Amino acid sequence: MKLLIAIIQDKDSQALQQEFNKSNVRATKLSTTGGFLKAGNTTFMIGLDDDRVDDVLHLIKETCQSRSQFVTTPMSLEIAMDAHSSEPVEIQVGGATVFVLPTDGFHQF
Ligand code: 2BA
Repeated sequence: MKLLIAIIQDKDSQALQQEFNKSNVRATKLSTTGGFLKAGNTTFMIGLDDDRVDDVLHLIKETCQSRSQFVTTPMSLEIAMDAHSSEPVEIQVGGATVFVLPTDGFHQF
């Protein structure tokens, strides 16, 4: 058994939840915050059998889009880069960041 932890953009969370429901994938949705942008994102915890992992990864890949976003350079990065302006910088926020964890047990009481 595996536990997938998938961090995705809020904009894709409803569509992904619908895809999970259609495919009978059980998931728990958490409201999370990205450490870099300090903006809301969504994290799904998905427990599933090993033989379903690839299918669910495919579902996530097909449903979640990468988008570019303009951000003002954080002060810490400006200092690190020796930059002196707060010009907006374009960054690419990925469609999904997914961790696949081995799971020793699954219990429901
Ligand atoms: P954030 O931490 O808010 O990061 C949003 C986007 O900002 C990242 O997109 C990346 O394009 C950029 N970014 C992040 N850290 C950066 C840095 N030190 N320097 C320059 N640019 C940086 P993604 O890489 O697609 O990540 C999307 C979200 O996935 C992240 O939101 C975070 O919540 C999560 N994430 C990404 N990698 C992670 C990891 N290794 N561990 C835990 N969470 C992760």
